[in-house]
Amino acid sequence: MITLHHLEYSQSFRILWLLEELGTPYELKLYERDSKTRLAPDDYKALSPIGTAPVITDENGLVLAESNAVIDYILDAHPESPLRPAPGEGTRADYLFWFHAGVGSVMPMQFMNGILTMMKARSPALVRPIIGKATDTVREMLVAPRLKVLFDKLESDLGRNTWLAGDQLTAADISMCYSIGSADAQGRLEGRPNCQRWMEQMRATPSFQRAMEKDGRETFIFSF
Ligand SMILES: N[C@@H](CCC(=O)N[C@@H](CS)C(=O)NCC(=O)O)C(=O)O
Repeated sequence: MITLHHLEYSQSFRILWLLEELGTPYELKLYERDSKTRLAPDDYKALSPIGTAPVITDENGLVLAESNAVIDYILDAHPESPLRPAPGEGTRADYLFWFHAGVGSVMPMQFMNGILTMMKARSPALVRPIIGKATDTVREMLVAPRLKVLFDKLESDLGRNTWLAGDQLTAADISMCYSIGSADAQGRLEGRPNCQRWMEQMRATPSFQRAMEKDGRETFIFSF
């Protein structure tokens, strides 16, 4: 049986939601972030070579990290699941785009945005105005425009689709939940009613609600 190692306020929430949506048996181990660094604790870091959440393990020696690798691995054992549209299905292109853009484009830009925020906040007071100017320039030049076009496309796609790939929840939605949730927490969904509707749909989904109960926190999003 698969064990999900779930770090609080982290991207491993995706896997918790996926497992609840599939209704498959699994074991859950919860980990708290280090109170000082806010990183994963040492016992979490020891689980996999890259030390990040999510990680799944099993009794046969499986150790797998990277959200979308974990999602695909779990779905390989559930070929009947509608969560992954098959090649040739009309929703396949939208599915592939959002499944990959979430971790390949949206998350890295959001992470960069968070790092720039931290750089400014953690600079010594004396140089903060200078560091802040540099981080604001980089944010405006590189990060904000990329995030804007991605969330503009998201808003447009959700104008023609109920979920990210058609009328049914897919693993693209589950993979993107962390990015859309983070964007919501940062106010980036203001003026984007379709994205807000997606958030409401997600919150109303029974498997999402069960995952939140098991997570046990008010939010699954990390704030920098
Ligand atoms: N691309 C990776 C990113 C994983 C990642 O950065 N996870 C964060 C949680 S949001 C983490 O483990 N942070 C704690 C740490 O780095 O110690 C994935 O999708 O699995």
